[in-house]
Amino acid sequence: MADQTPSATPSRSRRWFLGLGAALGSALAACRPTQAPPLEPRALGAPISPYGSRSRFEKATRFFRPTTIPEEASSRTPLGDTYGIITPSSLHFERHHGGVPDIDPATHTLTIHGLVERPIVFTVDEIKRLPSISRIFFLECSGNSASEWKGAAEVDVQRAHGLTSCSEWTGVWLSTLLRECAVRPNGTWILAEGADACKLARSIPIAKAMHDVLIAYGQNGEALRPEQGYPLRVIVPGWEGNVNVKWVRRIKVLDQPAMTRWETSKYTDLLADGSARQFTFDMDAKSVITRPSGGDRLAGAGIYEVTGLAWSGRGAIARVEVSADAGRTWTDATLQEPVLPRAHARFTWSWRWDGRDAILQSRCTDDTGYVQPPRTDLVAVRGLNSNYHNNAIQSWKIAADGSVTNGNV
Ligand SMILES: Nc1nc2c(c(=O)[nH]1)N[C@H]1C(S)=C(S)[C@@H](COP(=O)(O)O)O[C@H]1N2
Ligand SMILES: [Mo]
Repeated sequence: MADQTPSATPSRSRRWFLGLGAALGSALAACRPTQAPPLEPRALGAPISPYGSRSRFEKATRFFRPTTIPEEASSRTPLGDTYGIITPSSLHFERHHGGVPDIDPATHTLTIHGLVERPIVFTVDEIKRLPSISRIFFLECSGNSASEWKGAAEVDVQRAHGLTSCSEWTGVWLSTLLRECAVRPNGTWILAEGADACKLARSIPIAKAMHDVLIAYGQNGEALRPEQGYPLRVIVPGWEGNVNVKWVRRIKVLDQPAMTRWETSKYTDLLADGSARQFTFDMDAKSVITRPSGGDRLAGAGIYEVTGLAWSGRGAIARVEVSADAGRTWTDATLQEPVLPRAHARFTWSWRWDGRDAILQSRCTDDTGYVQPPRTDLVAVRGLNSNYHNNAIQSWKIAADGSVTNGNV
């Protein structure tokens, strides 16, 4: 990883320092250092507690639409209210096709069978005795940003792009388990199946399964949340959310993909000519500005930190550029450390708003050299039949009164 010490750019920071009071207006200028704010009476605070909670002043929640079948639904991460790159587990987006099962880890097992020399039924405790790893990866539903594909233009960043989250996952490499079972030479695919009511099952090529797929039991330092697949889930770094099978109970080694409904009628991308892209596993590089974003209101001309997230299923983010004039000119944003492969990366950009209409956009490049495309380029190759895999450049419109709305047209 790169040097962690803050970079020393005295001339630049000094200029910001001198400009800041004026830029923020009277709020800062009035704040002359005289004495510390008066202390409240010294009443005792709340007592210690067995499990943490957030301040009652914090209101961010997962958004979802009321539906007749809430078990077959999704909720979204409030991206505009998160900091850094880790999504709090309580705000991780959810996508369930058959509700959240209530699984006792003492009785749950993972069976590996099919084209192996030694089929094995693993208990959760047995998996936890094996060498563990922790890695930070994003997880994005391929249906994320679908509203923006045909111009539905959702009102805020959560509704438009909140089907992506990023966690530190802890577990064992799937390769460790597969080696124990000794995959036969003709074992070229695996099928991973969940223990939920819909038994969601997806096929994954054995090369990926042996390379970097995790069987996770930990999320952000504690056990997986039930909504994320407790007690065991498959984490397939950089690949579409759907193949990250939750509540995994069975892995069968096959000599071909199983062609489940989840990879034929669903999660294929119907093209303009009626053919379909199938096994569109990789999530291509994408970025979105999270603040300011739809629903925010800027307090007047001056300096604002523009910030957002960028990620690529094919590697690490190498660069993020930001535009305030609908993509006519671009400036490099700052990437906050750490910038990790297949994880959200946080970018920031200090913007001096002149108080006039503006269109904010971000455009990322990953370390394969791939550049996030404009929506027109995507539609040109994919047509308008499918909503999946929309990684196009996104826009927020800033009006002269400071209001921020969806700028996608
Ligand atoms: N068993 C099972 N696994 C599943 C699903 C499901 O409904 N059942 N949903 C999939 C989809 S479509 C996505 S996008 C991700 C969502 O993971 P999350 O709910 O932890 O965000 O899980 C995938 N794995
Ligand atoms: Mo999904």
